[in-house]
Amino acid sequence: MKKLLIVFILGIFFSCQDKKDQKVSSTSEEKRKPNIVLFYVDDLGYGDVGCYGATAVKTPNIDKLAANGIKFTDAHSAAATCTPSRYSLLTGNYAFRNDAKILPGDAPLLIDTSKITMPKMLQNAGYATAVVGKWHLGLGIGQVDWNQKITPGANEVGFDYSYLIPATGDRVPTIFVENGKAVNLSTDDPLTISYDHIIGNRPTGLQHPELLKYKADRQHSKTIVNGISRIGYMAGGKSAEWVDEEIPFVLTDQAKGFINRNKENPFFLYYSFHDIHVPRAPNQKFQGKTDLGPRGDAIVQMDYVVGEIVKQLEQLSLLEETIIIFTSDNGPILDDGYFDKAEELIGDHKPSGPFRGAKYSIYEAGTRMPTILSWKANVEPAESKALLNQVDLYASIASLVDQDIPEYIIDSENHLDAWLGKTQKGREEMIEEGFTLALRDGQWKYIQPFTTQNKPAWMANKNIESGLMSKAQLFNLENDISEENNLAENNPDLVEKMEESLQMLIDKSQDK
Ligand code: NG6
Ligand code: CA
Repeated sequence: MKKLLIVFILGIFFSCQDKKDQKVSSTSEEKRKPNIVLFYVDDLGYGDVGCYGATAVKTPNIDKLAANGIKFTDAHSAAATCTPSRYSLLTGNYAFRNDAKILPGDAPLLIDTSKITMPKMLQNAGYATAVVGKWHLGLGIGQVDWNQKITPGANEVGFDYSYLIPATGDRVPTIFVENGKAVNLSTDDPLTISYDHIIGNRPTGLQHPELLKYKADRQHSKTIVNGISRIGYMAGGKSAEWVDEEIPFVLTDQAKGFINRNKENPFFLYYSFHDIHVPRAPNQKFQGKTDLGPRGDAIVQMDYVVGEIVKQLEQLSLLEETIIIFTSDNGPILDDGYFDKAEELIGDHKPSGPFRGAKYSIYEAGTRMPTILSWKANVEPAESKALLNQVDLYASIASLVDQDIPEYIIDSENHLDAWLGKTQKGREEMIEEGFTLALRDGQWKYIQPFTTQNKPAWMANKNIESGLMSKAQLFNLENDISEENNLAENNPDLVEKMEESLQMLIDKSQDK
């Protein structure tokens, strides 16, 4: 009997060893806290999903979430690019305060590990937390050695479990990192990367375009992995390379594993898609599902993944008690470096919906995201025009789970009632961030004149409406949703007032 008991205890010990994210026990009070699943899509535009008007691509699973939840029409990512948006989402502060810009694949961790992030706050509230998918917030300190334990990273930022695409699919290293360890990396073939000079003997896109699935611009024409050239050079690490077409399945398996391990206690899953960022290489299962080429097919693939996770929640009888938030990190882009025919095949499809601009843009399409919240047990289906920002999820969720937020979090506002559809009143004022800043005040939008040094050189020859102008811009979104009539010249007083308000928000200090 004693022996049996020892075997049993050892069994439990070892089964918990591989993934250290299981919360051992939970009180009945903790049990009542809803699970939170955040589907965070990459570069998905307002007009890219069915329930927001798309017809050239079908997204039944996302549409179903909207039909059962709140569909927001004025909810924003914190910025028009990835790293800044994700920084704000997790820290509760605007990214410009930390000068957060798009990171290369070898950047050190951007988030201060001594601070309480949203996932840490949720850990304090008794949640098991996981991030699966794109990270793009840097890893390690200084230059990362991918062959050693990679730390600090997502785990030190507050995730019990992490399975990461370190930066983006278009940047080396093209490997997964699980809890700070490169997956399937062999010690016989160490991995190194470089962002400034050629290393290793893999062919590059520039030298060997004949090896490519599709060609790319100069920036994306470095090391070829899986028939796709990338930004940066990579040597070694052959056994750890991912296969782009398999990424959604690999990530979904990891996400499902985490949910399964935590079905008995509250969990927070940050499912951070690689789709529909470039390089778009949807699985064969989805190729040709739309007439839009790989970009459209990647949307269908992403929708399928949403359906898979929802199905699992349903099978585990967790759907009623799970808050599902679906949104994107920045606006849409057709040509972001790879010639995958996204522009040629676009037809009548409008990735930005009715809005002006795109990814990188300070106009609305840069940050106004398709955003849905469903919580079957507690939220009545509705459409909401509340002005909201992803930076607010931190304070809003903290209020839901009865956690205080630290005083160094100065931008996140508690709008829980708006997120849950109890009111249509969200923010009064909000900063929008592109390569310049804008202020939303109700229906008014003021865009700061910009100084050229903030615009990256590579944007010069791209067909992107960044919205950067040397003079002030002012729009009344109530009757000019597509920001066509610049009213700044005729409303100097309002421009001055909004510039002052924006400046006050910018100057708000974190050192309290
Ligand atoms: C840009 C890349 C673009 C994309 C973006 C990051 C060039 C010319 N362009 O620098 O392809 O990778 O960074 O996208 O290198 S994001 O969604 O992660 O912000
Ligand atoms: Ca993005």
